[in-house]
Amino acid sequence: MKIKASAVLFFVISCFHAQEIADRDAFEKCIKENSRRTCMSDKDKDGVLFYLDECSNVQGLAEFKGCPDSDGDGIPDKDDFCFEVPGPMENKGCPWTDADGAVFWIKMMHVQL
Ligand SMILES: [Ca+2]
Ligand SMILES: [Ca+2]
Repeated sequence: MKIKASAVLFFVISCFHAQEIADRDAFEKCIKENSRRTCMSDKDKDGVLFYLDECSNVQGLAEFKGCPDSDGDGIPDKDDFCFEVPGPMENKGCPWTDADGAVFWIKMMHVQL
């Protein structure tokens, strides 16, 4: 009887979890390398579950898959070459010009790429 109750409880928990999974592909990819419990956790407590969080060790925003945007320019830090200085998307989040010319160099580098 006790085993049956556990089985029912497991089934209920499984259904509950199944409803929570927003992106099954991402979840299945996650459980290949991590435990189910880890994938369903929110390790960095940013409100984005581990399996959906591309920055699982850093608090971030849901719109950037759990990654932060420190300078608030709309480009997440991981894609932002200048994550402490706001800049346009066309220049990888860097301002076009800078007093010491360093950022301008980054711009030139991208033009060559
Ligand atoms: Ca995160
Ligand atoms: Ca940014």
